[in-house]
Amino acid sequence: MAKTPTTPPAKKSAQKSTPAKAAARNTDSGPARPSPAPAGDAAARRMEDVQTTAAALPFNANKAGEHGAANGLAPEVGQHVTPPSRLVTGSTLSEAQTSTKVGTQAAEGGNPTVAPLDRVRVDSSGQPLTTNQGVRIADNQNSLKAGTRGPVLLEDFILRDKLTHFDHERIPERIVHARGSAAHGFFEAYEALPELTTAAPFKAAGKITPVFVRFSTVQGERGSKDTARDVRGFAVKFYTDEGNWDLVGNNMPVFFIQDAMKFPDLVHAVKPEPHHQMPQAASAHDTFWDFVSLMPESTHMLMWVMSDRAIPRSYATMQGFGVHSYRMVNADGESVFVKFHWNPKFGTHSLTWDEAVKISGADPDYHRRDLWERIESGAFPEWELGIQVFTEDEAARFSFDILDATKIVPEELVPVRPIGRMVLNRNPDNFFAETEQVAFCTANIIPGLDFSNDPLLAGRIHSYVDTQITRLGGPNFHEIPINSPIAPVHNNQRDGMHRQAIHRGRVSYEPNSLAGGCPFQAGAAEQGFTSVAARLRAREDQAKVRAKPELFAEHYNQARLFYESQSPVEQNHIAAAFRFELSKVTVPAIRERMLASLRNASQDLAAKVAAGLNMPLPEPMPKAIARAPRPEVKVSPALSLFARPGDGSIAGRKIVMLAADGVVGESLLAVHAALFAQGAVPRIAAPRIGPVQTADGVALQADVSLENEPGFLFDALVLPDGEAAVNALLRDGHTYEFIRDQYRHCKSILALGTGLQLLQAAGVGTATATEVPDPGIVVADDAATGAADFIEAVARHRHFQRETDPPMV
Ligand code: HDE
Repeated sequence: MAKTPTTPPAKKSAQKSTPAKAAARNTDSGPARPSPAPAGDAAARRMEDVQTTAAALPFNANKAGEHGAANGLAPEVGQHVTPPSRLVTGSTLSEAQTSTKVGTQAAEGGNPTVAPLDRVRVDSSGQPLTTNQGVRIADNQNSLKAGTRGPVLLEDFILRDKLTHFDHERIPERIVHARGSAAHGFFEAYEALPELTTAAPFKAAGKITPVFVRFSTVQGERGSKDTARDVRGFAVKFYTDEGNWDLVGNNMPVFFIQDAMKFPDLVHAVKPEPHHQMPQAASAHDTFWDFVSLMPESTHMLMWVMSDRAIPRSYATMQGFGVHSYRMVNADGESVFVKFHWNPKFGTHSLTWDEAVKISGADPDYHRRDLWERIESGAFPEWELGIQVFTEDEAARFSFDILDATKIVPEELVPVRPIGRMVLNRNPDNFFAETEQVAFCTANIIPGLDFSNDPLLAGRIHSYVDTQITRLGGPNFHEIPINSPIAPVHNNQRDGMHRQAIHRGRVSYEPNSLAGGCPFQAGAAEQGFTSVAARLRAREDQAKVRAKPELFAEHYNQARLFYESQSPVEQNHIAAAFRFELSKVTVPAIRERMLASLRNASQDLAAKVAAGLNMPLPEPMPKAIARAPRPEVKVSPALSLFARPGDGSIAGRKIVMLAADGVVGESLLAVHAALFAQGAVPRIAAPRIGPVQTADGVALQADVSLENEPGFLFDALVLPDGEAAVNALLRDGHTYEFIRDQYRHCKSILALGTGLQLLQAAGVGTATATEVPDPGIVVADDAATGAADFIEAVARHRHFQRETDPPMV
């Protein structure tokens, strides 16, 4: 039986004892029985107190309970006692000496490596330059030479301090998700969830848990473009008061493969081809399509990746998903399965492909800049966390296997329950120290949560820790400030590269009696993590196997569900993306194989892609399952991007307003003010930056030029009033590109007064191809009416009514 903390019996009154004093001055051997310590002799006192502490733990009271299945359900608290003095657990009696370097003693039970990040933030205001040893540098311009024209001397430790550090400034980039951006924020629980889980963030309504969130692309290298067609990583580190919980998800709820065994193959296939290292950050090449066309389980994920989800407008306008089934566990040890969903407050919005391609040239940092600017301007990205909850028995009845990461649980089958919100409200101070060094890991979970047996998840639980050991240079990456938890850390792990914590005392093992049994195992009673003793459903004859469950062989039901749940516009974009990617493939047999597979998901899609590639439809690919189960849900409206338009605001939208000398300044500034008041970010663009001469004498400054910020970087366009300005803009080829790109990408355009001539000159009408008035084109003489209609148009994000394939403009 485990002991609760006790205090060893009080010592007998100290007597004068020279033998006790002498014995205590040796670090080996000792008397048969310690004599009572004389007063004021710390060494003797320590000897006596150590003996008292160790004697209070005469045998390992936990040992018997370690055996049998009951321990798996409720392990005991480790036995421990409180020593009579702190001398027992100290490393050295000399800790009584203090200095400005060593400080005083360790705070009792403390570990300052988990204190707020202020402990390592550096501010150099008012400070002179120094070397890494703190030596002030008198001259940071010149190396030390023998005379002004003489050789540089090896003794120049200042130069070598600087160059040596510089030479090692890079670390290996992540093998996948190398390109990313991150921010700090918080998670706030809507309500306590005691019936479902004891997990710390959900313990009380309004409870706040700090988070650090990193978004990323998967394929590209660290310096690659943000707007590649790709899955986006959506990794959330919750710094809970019971330890770090990392929910390492993506912006798509499924994955390409079902078993971790295939991950290196997938990544090798999608990364630039090994012989010539091309293409960068793109799946449109032979090896990717060769692999996925031989892996029909990836078809569902391919639908998502070929959809506009793969080219988000902003990190703030994409959903996030935990992907795997996880478990929530309540105080009675009862568990249910959960799927995690992040739904953006600003709605789900994407780019168009032509736009994404152009942006990648003009601003490869498009998403990074957007995240940074939203936070700096106070338009904080926000998501609602939702869960789908289902029991083991319900899961057993679904037409798909919930351990298969290529399957969703349709929201129409199990609704999403909102349980909290997450707000990102603080940019990092330093990209490298925080965004680059953050180490996410699916193994980081906390009491109240647990894994499912998803075979992909199992591989991840291993892989993330393993990768950090190389990337961050050893096993102590958890002590890097951005990775350290806010919860206390106490264990017997020691040493390794770059150790930060200085552990006090000589005990680094458990069980021990010399430190009173501390740190002791928490047991179930003290919120120790216990795994759900899930029933293993394997039959006896299956034993240890390398095999998949039968239902994993069903590959097309949900690929079809996704495609059929999209609006016609989205379906066209999916077909166009397949057409584009497969047209880049150089081996016709791969195209044919992919089309054969697509026929099993959707005849309509396969036919559109085949027509786009100018090739006949091949025979459908043979299926891996003889009789596919009937899906519960045939259409899921929740899967369309248009299902979540957001809060209807235009906050965070970037709007460009063209200007040139002779512009009517008053109307332009009136619209500017109206847009700014709605949280949008308007920018005035003229042929050159700087002052613009207005027709009405209003002071106006262009803060971007037509050359340095092309039009496709903006969510909407305003064309100004003023005859002379219009004529000047008509003489600048950039103007036509601004207007045509805005039009082609289905964005809103406002033409003020004579600005209408610019629209006409660019060949852009105010009606769509079907002659229906185009709601995205607002023509107005009056700035106030124009601004109001324009704001409404911008809030709709895009006006796909005008879209044609191929584009007319
Ligand atoms: Fe990852 N993944 N992954 N992954 N993953 C990494 O960890 C891995 C998978 C995801 O912003 C790596 O620190 C394996 C699914 C994100 O730092 C690595 C398997 C999902 C991030 C790794 C998967 C993800 C990573 C690379 C199959 C969505 C970026 C560097 C068994 C649910 C986190 C690193 C960040 C990063 C391995 C599959 C999401 C190598 C073996 C499925 C968001 O450890």
